[in-house]
Amino acid sequence: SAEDEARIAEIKRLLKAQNAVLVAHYYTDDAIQQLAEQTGGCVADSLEMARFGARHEAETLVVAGVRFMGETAKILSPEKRVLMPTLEATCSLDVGCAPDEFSAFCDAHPERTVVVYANTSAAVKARADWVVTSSIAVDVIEHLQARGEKILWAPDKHLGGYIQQKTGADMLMWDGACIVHEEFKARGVEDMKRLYPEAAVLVHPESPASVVALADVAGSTSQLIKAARALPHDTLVVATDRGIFFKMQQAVPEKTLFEAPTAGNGATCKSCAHCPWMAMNALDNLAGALREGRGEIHVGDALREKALAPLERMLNFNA
Ligand code: CIZ
Ligand code: SF4
Repeated sequence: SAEDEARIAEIKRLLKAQNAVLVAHYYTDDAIQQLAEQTGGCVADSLEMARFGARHEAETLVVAGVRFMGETAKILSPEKRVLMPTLEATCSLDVGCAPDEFSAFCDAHPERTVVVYANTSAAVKARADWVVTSSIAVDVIEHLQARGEKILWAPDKHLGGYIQQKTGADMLMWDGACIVHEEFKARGVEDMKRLYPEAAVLVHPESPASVVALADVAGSTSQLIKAARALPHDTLVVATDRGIFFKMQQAVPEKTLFEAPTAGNGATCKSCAHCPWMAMNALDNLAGALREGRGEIHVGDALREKALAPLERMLNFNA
């Protein structure tokens, strides 16, 4: 619309004027992903967002995603101003892992190496030995297991179960889940396989084990996009937030992509496989953040230092 065009022009102008760069997650709206691409920013998973933001020379990072992504950017780049379109965009994994309870859980198991998913608050990261994203979680746990370490894992039980199954590591699990991926249903995916027997099934491991079991490829968002390219299949059924279709379709313009069903009857539900918090990022609040300096992320020095160590361990890890 004309209104969107005006917003886009305004954002481009403000990014330049403020020496700012837009760092967007795959699950944000197409318009935001496109804008990030057009303005020299990045569209990525949380690991690459963190790397990109830390390396970039801009004075301001505008992080379109959910809260923990903005916090991670600030922890890695304290000298930069980090803005988010809205500070209300959280994550069910973060919400379900309160720092006090988590800390008590860690205290009860002092012999275990604490590994937390990136989808957590700075306070939870501060209590961890390692932070991982889904892109490198399996590699890191494999490495720790080879050193004979026992793991305390939080917060996603589905991702944790998947890693445990892949690595055989001894993992004590926090009971958290992603409300988006948890809704994928094995029965619905089986129906899709019957309808499209030639299709490959791609699944993010935040999904239930019964769905991951049906996958031709299970992996992080960036791994799924790579797989879409590498697989010989022309039809793909994809179980992750539908925001990924923007970049995935760009990667394989000739292929047909289907959303994996979130209902058991094989019907796709257009509004289900989409994170309500990612969806809070819009052109309007993005422009507002830049115009008014709203949505700035602050992390106190003491907390920042504690959360930085396990994050740096992740960024320096080479499988
Ligand atoms: O589900 C999420 O929030 C993901 C996949 C985050 C990430 O690692 O990019
Ligand atoms: Fe959190 Fe799930 Fe949303 Fe990702 S998709 S931000 S894991 S609620």
